Amino acid sequence: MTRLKTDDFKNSVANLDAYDSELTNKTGYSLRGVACCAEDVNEVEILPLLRNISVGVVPVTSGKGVIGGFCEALKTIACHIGCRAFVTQTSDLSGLVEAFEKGADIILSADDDRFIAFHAQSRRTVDNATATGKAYAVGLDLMSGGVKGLDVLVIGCGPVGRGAAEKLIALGAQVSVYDIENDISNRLADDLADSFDTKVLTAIKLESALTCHKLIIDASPAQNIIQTRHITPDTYISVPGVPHGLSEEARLKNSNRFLHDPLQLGVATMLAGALTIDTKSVC
Ligand code: 2YJ
Repeated sequence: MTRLKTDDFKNSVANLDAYDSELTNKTGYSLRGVACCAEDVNEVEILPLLRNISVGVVPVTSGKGVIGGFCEALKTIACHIGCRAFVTQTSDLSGLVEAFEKGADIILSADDDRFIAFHAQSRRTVDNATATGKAYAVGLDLMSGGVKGLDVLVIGCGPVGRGAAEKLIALGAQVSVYDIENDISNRLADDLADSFDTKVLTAIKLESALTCHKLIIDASPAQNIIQTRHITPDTYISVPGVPHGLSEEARLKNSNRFLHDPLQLGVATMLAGALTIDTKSVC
């Protein structure tokens, strides 16, 4: 699992208005809009709820410790989509107590293995990996004009790839999964086929899978696996993985049909997901 570094998110979170313009150009929706689509909630209906809640961000010092600016970045994203948010002055369990004492409705907190949003009133937890996968699947759907009935390749079969594949199937895509470990892709394909009563293909060779897919989710941490030869004018790539897997030339060639950020879509979708208790209606 990739551990984010301050440089991964510092610049893009510092300018969320520019981020929103670019996302809107590509998908037709702002950050909050894509998050609402990912959670199948109506943005107009959820807006008053977002404005009414307070998000407490709690630093975690265990394991590899605090990442400089990480909690502030989460606060900035929460505020950008309309919430009130604060970072606790204390960390770990003391921070959790502080967050509740200061009236937080949702806690955001991450250690080295998990990153969760916890909605106190409903006891609902939303995992960043699942929310991120879902958000990028919806981002691909919006950016490409729809995945229904089309072949989509998911690279990386960890929790983010699983979240993406589940959403793609729900959107009507024909999903193929690839992982550097064949056993892992076979297991995910079998699980998805059982859960959704659908056929999910396993790609054995990445090169041929990339050559025959124009719709791609890259949920792996591998670098430089997607090259210019894999990019056609109809190729759309949505990348929840950090770092992204495109070579610099491939990214430039694909820049208008490429979705990637270090935190934003995942965090916004976690918050929308934590609030969807009473608000389900189609976006
Ligand atoms: O509070 C802090 O600043 C740190 N404890 C944050 C740690 C962030 N955790 C990670 O980057 C892990 N790799 C988990 C991320 C899960 C994303 N799906």
